Amino acid sequence: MTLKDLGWERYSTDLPMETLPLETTVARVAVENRGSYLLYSTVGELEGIMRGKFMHGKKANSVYPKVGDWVVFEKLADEKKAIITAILPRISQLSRNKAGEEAAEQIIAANIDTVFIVQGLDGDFNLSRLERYVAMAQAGNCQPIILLNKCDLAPDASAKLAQVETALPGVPAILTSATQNLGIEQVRSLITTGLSLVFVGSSGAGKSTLINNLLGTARQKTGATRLTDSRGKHTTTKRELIVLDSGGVLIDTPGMRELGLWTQSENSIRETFDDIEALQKKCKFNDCDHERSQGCAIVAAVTNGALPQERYQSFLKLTREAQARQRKTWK
Ligand SMILES: Nc1nc2c(ncn2[C@@H]2O[C@H](COP(=O)(O)OP(=O)(O)OP(=O)(O)O)[C@@H](O)[C@H]2O)c(=O)[nH]1
Ligand SMILES: [Mg+2]
Ligand SMILES: [Zn+2]
Repeated sequence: MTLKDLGWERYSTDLPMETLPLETTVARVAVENRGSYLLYSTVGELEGIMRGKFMHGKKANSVYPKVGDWVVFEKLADEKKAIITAILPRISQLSRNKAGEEAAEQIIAANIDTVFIVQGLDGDFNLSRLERYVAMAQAGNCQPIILLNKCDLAPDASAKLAQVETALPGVPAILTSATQNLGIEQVRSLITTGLSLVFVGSSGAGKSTLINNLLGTARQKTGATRLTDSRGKHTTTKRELIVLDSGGVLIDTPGMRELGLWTQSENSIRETFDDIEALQKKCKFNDCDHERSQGCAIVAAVTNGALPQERYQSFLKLTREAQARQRKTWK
């Protein structure tokens, strides 16, 4: 595998020339294991470890290498081992709030171009959850694309697609069936050499099945969902970077139990709701709460039917969440 296959060309064009390390010393993090990392490099697979002194003391999660990171290494003689000496700057990342911890950023994958947000058109379908994932992708500078999977199980698949397109204008959405091979060519056409794409969504949505279909082999383990509530059994247990023969880098992830929205600012929410953002400028007061304040243009739009009530509620919910998160960060 070449560095180009791994996405190096695409990544490194954004870095200043004088800061570029030698290509023979860079690798991409493919898997994070306990205490070490599987690295892909021009010399093949390596087991990367951090310097001892680095591992002392408690550090923020984001200072450690993440799947998708580009790192600089020093190979140890006669071994498939290497010391990771630096993590190159992340140009984008997909992050969320770590479950149970206050305002702790957890990076799911680094240097990502596209986030495939996978939702099953069985019991998994949920518009406001989709909106959160979209906000999460945009917050990290990644392009979100929605894959409504298991369309073979949903007689109302095109109605659901229309709902998504209305709720999230500007975000591409595709109907797929990983098992019946529907929509797969459309997905494949989005994957080109050097591009890095991560699959996220609930357990059982079909992320690994989609990846296997794109690979043409059953590389990733998949697992049946419960009939009662369509929930998966957390079959995929670690994040893993996979290089397609036809070009492109895919990252499979375990289903998310809890989706924390990570935003340092509310900018990503503004992007997701840019129609509401435009309305906001017409509110009478600058500090309008968009609920009870007088002369609120958003409330007016809901009242006269220009803005769907559901979309307004999602906006309020996301805004409140982001505000609460910010208060926590500042404490
Ligand atoms: N009918 C139907 N079943 C599907 C489709 N895609 C996946 N499945 C099934 O859904 C179940 C879960 O698929 P997985 O690919 O393991 O789901 P996952 O998102 O990777 O789940 P985790 O690894 O647990 O996060 C499996 O039994 C698949 O065969 C589809 O398009 N249609
Ligand atoms: Mg899986
Ligand atoms: Zn207002």
